[in-house]
Amino acid sequence: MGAPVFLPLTTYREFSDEEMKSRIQTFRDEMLRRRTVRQFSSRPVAREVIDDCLRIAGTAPSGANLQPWHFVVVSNPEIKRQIREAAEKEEYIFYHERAPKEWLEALAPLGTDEHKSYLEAAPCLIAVFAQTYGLTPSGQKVKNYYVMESVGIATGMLVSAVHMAGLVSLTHTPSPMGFLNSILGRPSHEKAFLLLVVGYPAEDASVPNISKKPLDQIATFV
Ligand code: IYR
Repeated sequence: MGAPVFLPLTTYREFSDEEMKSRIQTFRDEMLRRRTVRQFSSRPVAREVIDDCLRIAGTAPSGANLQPWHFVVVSNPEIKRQIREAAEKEEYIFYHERAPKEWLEALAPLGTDEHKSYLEAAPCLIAVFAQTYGLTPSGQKVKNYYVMESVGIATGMLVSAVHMAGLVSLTHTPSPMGFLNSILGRPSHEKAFLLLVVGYPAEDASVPNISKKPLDQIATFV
């Protein structure tokens, strides 16, 4: 077991009260503009931008810093087609058989159904995988900790990064998502966590008329 190595914290920056308020207000204004979008333009996205979004996601805190995630970026039209076909098959069963009435009622304001044309229309799909355990270069298993929490945080940072880049995204969770392992050739110890659809919005994109809860409904100060 290696002894811990500590370095001075040189990256921290303190801001004046004014600066702090203005910076967080600016960030809040940016984030308030974020909407989940379901109509995408086919306009391609710059590879360097996606790379940087993934680098940002990769800075997320994780259990024991084991970074139990893997991202597969799909731009190949044939692979997108296969993903759409498999997702629509699962979603058909979800909407017609699996989903309880209560769930369908909760989804009604979003207007979703089993048709997922955006999986082919959008230029970029990022499949996020959670590594239930890690593997050393020699193939030994390494236990991971707080995997879902870690991957959830990284995915949140990815969604924010994509938005800050000026792109839109859709957090898509076909259920079950096992088909992503076979189509994308990922090992069975990686569990598909979410499919992030990324691109530019279609010119006529529209979003559901929904809102976020105000602060007093999401936080308590004691
Ligand atoms: N996975 C389905 C259903 C769905 C479920 C939830 I919870 C949503 O917030 C949105 C959709 C689909 O993608 O249509």
